[in-house]
Order: sequence, then C-alpha cells, then structure tokens
Amino acid sequence: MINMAIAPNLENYEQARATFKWEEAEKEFTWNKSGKCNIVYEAIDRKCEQGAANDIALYYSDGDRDEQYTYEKLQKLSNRFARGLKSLGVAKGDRVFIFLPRTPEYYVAMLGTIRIGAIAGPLFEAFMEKAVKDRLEDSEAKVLVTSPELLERVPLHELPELKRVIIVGADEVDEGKRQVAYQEIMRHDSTPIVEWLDKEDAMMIHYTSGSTGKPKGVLLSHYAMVHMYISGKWVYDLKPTDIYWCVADPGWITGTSAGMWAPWLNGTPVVMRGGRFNPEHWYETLAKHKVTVWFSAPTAFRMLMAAGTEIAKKYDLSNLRHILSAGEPLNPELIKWGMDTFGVPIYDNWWMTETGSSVIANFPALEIRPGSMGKPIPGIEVEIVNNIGTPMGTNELGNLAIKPPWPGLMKTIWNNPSKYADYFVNGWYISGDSAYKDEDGYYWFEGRIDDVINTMGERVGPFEVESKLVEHPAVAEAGVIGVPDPVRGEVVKAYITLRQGFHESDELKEDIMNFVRERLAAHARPRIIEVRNKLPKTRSGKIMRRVLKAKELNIPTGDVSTIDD
Ligand code: 6R9
Repeated sequence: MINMAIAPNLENYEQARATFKWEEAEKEFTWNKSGKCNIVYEAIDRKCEQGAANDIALYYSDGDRDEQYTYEKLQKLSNRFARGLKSLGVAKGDRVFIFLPRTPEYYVAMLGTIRIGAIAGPLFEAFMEKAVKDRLEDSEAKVLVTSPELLERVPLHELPELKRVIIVGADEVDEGKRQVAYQEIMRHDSTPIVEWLDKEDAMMIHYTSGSTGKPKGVLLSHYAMVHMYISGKWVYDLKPTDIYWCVADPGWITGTSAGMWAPWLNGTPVVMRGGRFNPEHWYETLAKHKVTVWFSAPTAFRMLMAAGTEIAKKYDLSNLRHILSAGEPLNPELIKWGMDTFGVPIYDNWWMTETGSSVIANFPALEIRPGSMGKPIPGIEVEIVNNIGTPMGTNELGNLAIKPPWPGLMKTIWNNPSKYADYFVNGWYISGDSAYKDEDGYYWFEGRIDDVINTMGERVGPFEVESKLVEHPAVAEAGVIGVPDPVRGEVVKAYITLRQGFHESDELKEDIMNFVRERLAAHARPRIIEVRNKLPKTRSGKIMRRVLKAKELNIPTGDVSTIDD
C-alpha cells in the first residue's frame, strides 16, 4: 500500500508503480458511500463541509479588479448560476459553452454548469468567428456564456441550436436575440444544488486540433477527478498551505485540469491573473500573492528570459517552492535559467487534452533528469511501441503510448466515434508523439508524428489554417507546417499558390496573415508566408506537408512514390 499523502520517491517509486491502484485514491471521494459523484461537489462543496468554507479558494487581479473568493462564495455563486441555467431549461448532458476573458465569472460558469450535470465547453478568448462557430456547431451547444466584446465573434444566425446567450458585463441585453443578462441569472437563489452522477458521466469538452479535419471535441468525465487529484498531489505537489498560480487560459486543458480542478480537489487556493502576458505584471502577481507553486510553459519562460532577469530582481519571489512546466519540451537551459532567477527547480510534465491530466512527470519527489519528461505516474502504464503497437526496447525511438484505461482518459470524441477509435492500436492509446525511454525508465520527447503544430504550447491544426487561407480571395492553395522558432517552439508557416491576377508582395502577405488572425485566431496565424508556383501533392490531390517540412528542415523527404508530377 502506498501512503497517499506522500508522493512516491526514488526509493519506493518502483514499488508504487507495481502496487498503486486507482481504487485507493477513489476512497478519498464521496461516491465510495453513495455510488454517485460530482466533481464540483468534491472540489468546492465538500471543502465547505470540511471546515474550509471561509478559506480563500481564488485570488483574482487584473490591474483593475482585485478580488478574493472563499470556497463558500464560489459555492454560492455557482449555485446561483446553476439555478439560473435550470430556469433556462438546461438539463443533464446539455452543452453550455463559455467564451469569456480570463475572469472569475469563467470559473463560476464552469462550476455552475457542471454542478447540474450539464457539460461545460471552455473556449479560448482569442478564438475568432470561424473557430467559435465550428466548436458551437459541432457540440450543438444550447447555451453560450460570453461578454459583449466577444459576442461580436459569434455568428448567431448560423447557430440555430444555440437557444440562449448569457452576457456577462452588459448594461442591457436584446431578448429578441436570445440574450439574457448574467446579473439576471445570478438573481436565482444560492441554496445548494448538485446533480448526482455516475462517475463516467460527461463533465467537460475541450476542443483540440488534429492534423486532418476540424477540431475534435475531447469529452472528459467526472471520474477524471481522481486523476486530477493525484496529479495535484504528486506531480504539482500541492498542499492546502500553498498558493498556486497556473497561468494557462481555461480555454486549454492545462487551464482547467491543472488550473482549477487539481488545486481545488487538494484544497489549494488558486491565483488568476487577467490581461495579457506582461513580465512586470507576472512578477508582480507572483510577489503580491506570495505564490509558492507556479505552473507555466517553456514559451513563457523564454519570453521572460528575453525580457531580462533584472525585472525579476525587483520583486520578492522568495515564497516560490517550485515551478511546473508542460505543453512543450522544457530544455535544460530553461531549468538552469529558472534556478538562477528564482533559486527553485522547474519540473516538466507531459500530457495531452485527451489524457485528461499529467501522465509522465519529473515529480518533485523524484530526481530531476533535465531534458527528460520524467517517469510515468503510478497507476498509468506507458510504453514506446512501433506502428503496429508492439513494445520496443530501451533507447529506441517510437510512438509514445499508454495502456487504457486510466481515470483521466477521454470518454470519446464528441460526435465522432471513429476519430476516437483511431487513437487505439493493438490495445494501446497512441499519443501522436514520438519518444524513447532510457535505461532508468525516464522518457525523452522527440516530436510529433503527425502534422500538428505546437506554437507557444498551443496546438494548431494545419487543416484549420489551410481552410481559412483558401477563403482569402488571393489564395488558390495552401499547405501549412510548423517551423522551429527560438522563442515560440514552432511558428506557423504557410506555403501558398496565388489565384490568377494576384502578385506576390509584402502587403498581400500581411493582408493574408491578418485575414487568418481576424477570422480564426491570433495564435494560429501564419507568421511566415511563402508563395510558390505549385505545391507538392499526391495524385489524389492532397498537399504533402511532409515534403514541405522536409525541404524546410533540409532533411530527406522520405517516400514520395505517391507524389504527383
Ligand atoms: C497539456 C497539453 C498536447 C501536446 C502533446 C505534446 C505536447 C505536452 C509536453 C509536450 C514535450 C512536454 N506536450 N507536454 N511536449 N514535453 N512536457 O499541452 O495538452 O494542448 O492537448 O497538447 O503537447 O506534443 O502531444 P495539449
């Protein structure tokens, strides 16, 4: 038996891997008696019942607002929101999407939605019209929670399933346009309301990008709470006495799974900082709230590094115990920079939207191996397998794979069971990443196997960008790849051919970049555009991104037998 309170360390790690069962962690939750559960009850209500009602659960600041929320306050606000949703006819299983700036109302809406068994769909604030529409359409969302500014990017006339739009921060709303004011919703009473659910019932949908087709709706269940709880406890090493800031936007999995669920399930207060990236504001936030555990990402570290260490020196950051990183490879130089600047280690951890929570980690109780992702957390079996799902030897490069099931594993891809089935080969979940394992069981990340682009730690699907590019009047065809970038990991590069009558110029390229930025999302816009007379294609007409990439990186193009001409 593993002592649940203490993360496995180097001495007992192997034993923990051999003996830890998720049922042990399940015992910490209420369903053990009732058979039913709800992640919101566990994260918020139960903390109130256990005497933490007046403890701070959330610190929020954005330069304008400066607020604190106790567990009880979040409980009451989310009860009001939940009752308001019910009054609109929202029931278990309905999709409620949230498209808001990073503010406490984001969390209130998430908690209120999930509390009544509805499925929350968190969206990233930077999405533009096309990205918003695709996600609301695919999920058949019934309610959207948004702000007056972001509402302008919601094509209501093209979304007949969307019955109501709750607007946060509007003085008045247009009821004829299906709108209802947040303050109206919040007039409902705050007495407790919880829908008791089966643990496999749906909790939230995060859309994420693959290499082909539209974004995929990754559906996570309430049972993921067990995994998020263990990641919080062992990987992020969170205690109720910590003050924890995860910088990720709740529109991405890191912002919900690691940003709200993992800490609250462990009774750890959360810091949320509104507004855009700004080194001064970030250091000020760390100092002001006396943050002890900070979760960020390599691109942000590189941007802080570029801004200069002198800025950090102006603030008292002595409360930091350690820093966490995920989303992209964490190079050893960054770990060194972290040590020099903050005097604490940065621990890398690997996972995906689809895995629900952390899978491989340099967790604090282990010894860091800089440059590696670390070791699998006990309870999850990880392997390197070949293309037919057969395990490979140590130091052999192959597919990073995981043995299903584990609690955080997605339940399905919304509306697309065949896409879900595509993830599994010979009984293994295939991540799409390539990696190898060393003699000591540490895993080393190599790259993506498919064409998915990772820019600033955010996943961008080339197909979504290509589809948007060809809507521009000047663009005939487009092939999109990721190219290495010293700060952002990768940046989006587009190869295009022009329609008749258009000529290459800097202005035209600028216009095309802006077109994608304004209609899809800022982070997805190509930062480099190269005009070609033609693009490499298969005989069936598919653009061969692999060939573009090989040319770009000066590596062999591989099998080109299907190339046309
Ligand atoms: C949590 C998150 C998943 C993809 C994943 C991989 C990359 C994540 C990483 C990492 C190297 C790490 N990734 N963690 N690469 N080292 N520690 O980022 O989820 O947005 O779904 O992205 O991100 O390529 O496949 P998501």
